[in-house]
Amino acid sequence: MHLKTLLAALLLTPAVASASQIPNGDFELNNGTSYWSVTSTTGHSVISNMPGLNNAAYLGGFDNEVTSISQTVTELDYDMTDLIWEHNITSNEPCGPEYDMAWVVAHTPSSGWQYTEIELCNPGGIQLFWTAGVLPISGNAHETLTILVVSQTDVSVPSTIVFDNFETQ
Ligand SMILES: [Ca+2]
Ligand SMILES: [Ca+2]
Repeated sequence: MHLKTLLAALLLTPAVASASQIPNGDFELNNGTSYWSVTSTTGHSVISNMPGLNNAAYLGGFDNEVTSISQTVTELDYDMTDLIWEHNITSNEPCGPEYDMAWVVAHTPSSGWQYTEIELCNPGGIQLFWTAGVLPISGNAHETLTILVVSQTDVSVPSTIVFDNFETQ
């Protein structure tokens, strides 16, 4: 990832979210890595932890890269209807061919597996802005919520998607 891209995304990270029942959903606890499991096929650092800046999870950013972050919330404190988050895509791929992709996947006993698909592409301009994401998935208090976020890039023109502020509503 280019440093300029990294810094721009970090500086534009939205304000820290309110309390959530997803521990470290904003990646600010203990340098951002607590509670999350992270994988990267190129072995790059996924969760940023630059002192004084807002942490986030950087998926993609290299060719032929599969990045994942996952977390299991063992017991929800209260009922939920949606998993929500914010993301920021940096890409020079054209939209439509689905060269680079990301998925947000979640499971509760009430809803089973649910997912949403995000194409990593540039519809005609620079995309250094944050977008609200939502995955409808209901869960009841005391149930287990599993969250899995995955990106996959193809052989050229690496896209990046930055995630922050995972919460339930
Ligand atoms: Ca954050
Ligand atoms: Ca690509």
